[in-house]
Amino acid sequence: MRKTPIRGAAFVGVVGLASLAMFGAGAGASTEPPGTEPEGTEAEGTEAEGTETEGTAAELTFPDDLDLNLTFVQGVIGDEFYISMECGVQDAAEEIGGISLDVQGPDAFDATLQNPILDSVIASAPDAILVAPNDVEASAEPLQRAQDEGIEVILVDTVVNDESIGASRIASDNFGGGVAAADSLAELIGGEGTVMVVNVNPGISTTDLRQQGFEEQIATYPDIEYIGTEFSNNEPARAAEIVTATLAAHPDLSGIFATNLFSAQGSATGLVQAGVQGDVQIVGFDAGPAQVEQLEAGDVQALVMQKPYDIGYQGVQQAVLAVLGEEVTPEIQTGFVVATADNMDDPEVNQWFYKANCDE
Ligand code: T6T
Repeated sequence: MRKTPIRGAAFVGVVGLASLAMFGAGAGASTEPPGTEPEGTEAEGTEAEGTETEGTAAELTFPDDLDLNLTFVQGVIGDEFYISMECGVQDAAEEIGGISLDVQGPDAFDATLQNPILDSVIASAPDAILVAPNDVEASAEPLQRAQDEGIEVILVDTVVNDESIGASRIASDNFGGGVAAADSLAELIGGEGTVMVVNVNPGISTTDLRQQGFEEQIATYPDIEYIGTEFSNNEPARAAEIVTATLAAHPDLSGIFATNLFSAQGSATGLVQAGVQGDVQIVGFDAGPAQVEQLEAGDVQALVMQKPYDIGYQGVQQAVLAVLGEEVTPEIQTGFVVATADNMDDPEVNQWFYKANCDE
């Protein structure tokens, strides 16, 4: 029998903003790495029901004689979020042993590109598919078909609306992340001003939830005007254009919440192009290498970092359990860490920066 640990899955809030108190409330357990708490922060929260969290770490036991095929279908290739997830997938597969792993993904975050990949993966009849579906509706049919054909489907990061799909769903608390982003941005702009969201595309479960969380929370600030959301199509250049055009129409723009890696990276570039970096505050989701550079340069003020490695690692564990007919955990929520210029040199924080390849 082989054992692999269930990795931590709690909110870990480390941010130089007093709003951290809100971060994770009602959404996930909060823990703080010892000795890393900047002044004026706290991270108490309540644990979400039915989720694995830090503190419940346990070891799973797997047979020595496994022989199974697992395919990981990324949301999009070349995205350091999914690359980091792949590192977790690879490590778990290696540690459990007896798993033949295949990794694929579309060139863009687009169900019309991802579905044909799913079709060919299904035709190859793996024992399990780990997948970040591109669209809450359009991705459902092939995944339902996979399940009907006896393939175990584990949803990692994004989900589909049909709750019968996915033996296990493993993701960040995306709504809670949007709430936290709203509080952070509100604090950065001193509780007043004009803010916008730069999102990816409608129909992506994760980023839809981040937008919703942000919208609900920002509405609680009476002196902040929310002028709405624009969609980048996951293209940094489009995000930059959105920002420069918005600045032309709203020269008083004071803050931006950008809901994922490419939207955030492009939004920050847009501010630099307009020469207002540091004047307009940005809270971005994710922490790819270029985003980390922007944080260091002061072009971005806070990054809500997810734990893609953990999502991938636990995804493999759940996939194997499902294939073996063992009890799976239907929903697992992984945590966040918020990086700022003040805490980014702390190893408890920068260990969560995303990887451009697994050898780093
Ligand atoms: O933010 C992640 C992921 O969680 C989301 O579903 C899609 O965008 C990313 O991959 C970042 O680019």
